[in-house]
Amino acid sequence: MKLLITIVQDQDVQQLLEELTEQGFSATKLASTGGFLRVGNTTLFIGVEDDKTNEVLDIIKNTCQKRDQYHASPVSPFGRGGVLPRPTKIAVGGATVFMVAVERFEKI
Ligand code: 2BA
Repeated sequence: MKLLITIVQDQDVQQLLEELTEQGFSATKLASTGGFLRVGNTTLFIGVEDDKTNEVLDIIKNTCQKRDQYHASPVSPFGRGGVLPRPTKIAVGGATVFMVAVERFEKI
């Protein structure tokens, strides 16, 4: 069994959970925050049998979109007074997936 720790944008979560549950997969949803942009995102724990991992990855690929967000760098203390830096465009997503081997899985 594998645990897919999957970080997605909030906008994709509802559809992703619908697709996963429709196909018989279980997931746990946690509210999270990206360390770089400091905006909310969602982390899903998806426990899945080894032979089904590609099926789940395909669902994630087909559901989670790449979107542009804007990141304003902190104002430099050495910058020109009163001039804010131009926000930088950053591509976020589709999804970040960590696939971890599960040593043991029990429902008690
Ligand atoms: P954030 O950390 O808020 O990152 C949002 C986006 O900012 C990233 O999109 C990436 O395009 C950019 N970014 C992140 N760190 C950067 C850096 N040091 N310099 C320049 N640009 C940077 P994604 O790669 O799609 O990541 C989306 C979210 O997935 C991240 O939100 C974070 O919550 C998570 N994530 C991504 N890689 C991770 C990792 N190696 N470990 C833990 N979480 C990760």
